[in-house]
Amino acid sequence: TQGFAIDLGGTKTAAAVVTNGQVVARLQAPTDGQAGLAQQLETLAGLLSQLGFRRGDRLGTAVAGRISADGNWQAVNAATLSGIGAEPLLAQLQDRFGPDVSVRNDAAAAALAEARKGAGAGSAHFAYLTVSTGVGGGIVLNGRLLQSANGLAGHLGFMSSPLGTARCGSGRWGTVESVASGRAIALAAGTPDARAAFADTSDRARAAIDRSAAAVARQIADLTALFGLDRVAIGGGVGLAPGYLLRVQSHLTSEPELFRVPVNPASLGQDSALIGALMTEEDIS
Ligand code: ADP
Ligand code: BMX
Repeated sequence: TQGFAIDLGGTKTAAAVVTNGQVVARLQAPTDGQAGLAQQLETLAGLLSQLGFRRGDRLGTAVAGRISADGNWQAVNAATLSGIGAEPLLAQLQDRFGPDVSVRNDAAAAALAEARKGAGAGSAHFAYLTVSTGVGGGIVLNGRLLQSANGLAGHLGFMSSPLGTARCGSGRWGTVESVASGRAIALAAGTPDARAAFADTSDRARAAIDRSAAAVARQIADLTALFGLDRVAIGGGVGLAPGYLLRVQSHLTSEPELFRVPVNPASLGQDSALIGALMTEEDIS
């Protein structure tokens, strides 16, 4: 089976051809964080046509922000996608690309893919965390993705962190996202982005990355208490950056053994949200 997939994150928008659950062609463009729905759709259409998409082809779409049960799209962190208020994403996609279109949150899509055929395969109580522009997540319990009608369930970045000191673009204070995200690392490190912080050997940059890893480790222990997790996978540009996972694992060793759940890298890497965008709930069990 073949389909097309989109992964629209806070920094980059990827499009792919997915054949039998594998990415066989992939294109990427920077995400315009200020763009409204119409402009985002233009970017998607451009990428898809370069990949050979034709109206009516199967299209799975994964986006940062929450997707409510009626297919509406809204940023939770308004600083990341400031042009996305409450947009009829599903309806507009169907209008433009045909009836065989689905939408879900990017981290939820990645969680589904990792649970089914990645780092979470065989796990009964699994959490996926992306540390990228923001911090996103997905909880998969006995093969089922935890979901809510308002699309907020699994938004782990908006839980409080004991390390939090700042306001988040969601309006909440001291969120995990405000401490641990790529954006937060760059702000604390004084670098243009998180990638530059990883390339910077200054104490300030190291401290910013370590604080992010410490916040993620604390959150993983919290989630383990809540869901009885047996496994966690970490993805995203920061989550998969060299040395980051080791920092998280190292911070987790200061937790009591009961809370030290195994934490692995997302094994589908950059492709997890693209692959999960095309999965159905039934694919997983
Ligand atoms: P998106 O958030 O759009 O899904 P990414 O998963 O690539 O995109 O996450 C973007 C964040 O990850 C940015 O903060 C970026 O600086 C950071 N990043 C991307 N690649 C790397 C890398 N190789 N090393 C460190 N940080 C990275
Ligand atoms: C934020 C939130 C989530 C998203 C997560 C990871 C917005 C715009 N985004 O917590 O919906 O899943 O970031 O997204 O509210 P990414 O941009 O880091 O890939």
